[in-house]
Amino acid sequence: MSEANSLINCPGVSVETQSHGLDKVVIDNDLGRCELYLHGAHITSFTPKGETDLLWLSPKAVFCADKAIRGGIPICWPWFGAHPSDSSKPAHGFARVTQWQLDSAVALENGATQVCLKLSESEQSLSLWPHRFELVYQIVVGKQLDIALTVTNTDESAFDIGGALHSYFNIHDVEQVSIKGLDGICYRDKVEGFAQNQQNGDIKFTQEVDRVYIDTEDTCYLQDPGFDRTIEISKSGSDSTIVWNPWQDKSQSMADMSDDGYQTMVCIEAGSTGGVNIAPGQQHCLAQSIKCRC
Ligand code: TA6
Repeated sequence: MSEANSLINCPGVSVETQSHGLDKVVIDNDLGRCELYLHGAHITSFTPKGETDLLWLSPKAVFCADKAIRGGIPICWPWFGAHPSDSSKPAHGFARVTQWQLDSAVALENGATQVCLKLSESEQSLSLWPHRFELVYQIVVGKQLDIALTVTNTDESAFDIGGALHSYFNIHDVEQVSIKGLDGICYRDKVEGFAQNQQNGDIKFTQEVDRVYIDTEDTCYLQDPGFDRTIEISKSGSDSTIVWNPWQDKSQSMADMSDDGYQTMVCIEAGSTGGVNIAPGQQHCLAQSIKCRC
């Protein structure tokens, strides 16, 4: 049992320290089940009752305090990708490799469960990013998963943030799935040196895809005939959608992914890549909802 367990008293919610030393929160109700780690506030599983997990977790994921977990929903914050001016700083920011605090857990009237985690500045975060902030991550587990990351500027001057809810989806076969919802949207293609291009029709996968679709708040539909389901991914407070599949060579080069790992995952991320300026006392909320149409 973890110390955090004594802080919560909500049916269906428990916290246990795993053998690798990280604290796992399990939320289980009549509508769905979710697992997450206080390390990174990292959700690793979401299964609506009667379904197969909607999220993908690498069988080779590493669970330790200084590494991000491969799969689930890493929180990229306060920047997305490489740090804009200092590549020695952690890729995708520090939130996904920092221990968060479990703040509350409540059973809602509709049968869902709401859990909140918090993070604020520390000596370590200030050495990487010199601003005072409060982050609240609200997770509602029901038939669908609703996640909302709200930052408050608790400092005396404005700051810019970026980031993403970097969701990895569990699919039957990458060569059979397609993503609907981004037709006509412009994207920057990381595989092509960030060249700008425009999406024509649904997205299909036959090679590495690493794209930031810009100026879009649209809902995406991940159509998966192998699992006979479509996952609906909607969002708010997000100016971009990132779509990523590393394909074979990159999978082989990643120690925490199996060689064929790319075949059963695809990332569809709610991004905030254009940068958001937040004045003292102001807030910004980046949110994503994940729902199965089975
Ligand atoms: O969101 C896509 C991306 O930025 C890719 O470029 C790829 O590197 C991926 O994230 C994973 O990044 P990570 O730091 O978790 O290895």
